[in-house]
Amino acid sequence: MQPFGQVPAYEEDDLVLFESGAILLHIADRSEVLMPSDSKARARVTAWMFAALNSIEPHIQNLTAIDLFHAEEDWAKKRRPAAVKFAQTRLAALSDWLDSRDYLEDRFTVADLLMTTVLRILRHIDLVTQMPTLEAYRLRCETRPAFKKALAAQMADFSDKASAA
Ligand SMILES: N[C@@H](CCC(=O)N[C@@H](CS)C(=O)NCC(=O)O)C(=O)O
Repeated sequence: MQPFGQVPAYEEDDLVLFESGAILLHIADRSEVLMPSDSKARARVTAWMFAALNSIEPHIQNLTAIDLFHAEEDWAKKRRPAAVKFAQTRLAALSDWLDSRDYLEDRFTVADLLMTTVLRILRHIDLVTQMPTLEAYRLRCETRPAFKKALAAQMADFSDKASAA
């Protein structure tokens, strides 16, 4: 279902999809709540989805891989300060953008769902929590009842499997 053997993969009738961004776009296209129907607004939301996946996530992943998988290695200790600085620079720019707005565009959209999920990758350190605007944004998105419900459902799969093992 997923050419690289990864999750997520999505199946709906005879459609099989991979890549979280593509899956979200497909789902969001059915809901004005997640994706505005106006073509310019849709383009802006899509741009923010790409920004979450291409401009923010790689730097966050880079740092997270150092911390979670290579922390004791010499090269990782040398590389970490620059990785932190780069991630901080990107997060600071995102924080500046959010200074005058509650969401990435003029209201909540699927791009906020994706950006929040990317920011959550950094929950092992305080990079996001140290930026008040960004932290407030993360909490605003994470405390949405729908977000909590979806996360709980996802985690339930893991805990069910763990208790069955
Ligand atoms: N670009 C892909 C990345 C998917 C990805 O990195 N999945 C991870 C979990 S979040 C995975 O399956 N890792 C296990 C592996 O690569 O074998 C997407 O957004 O769907």
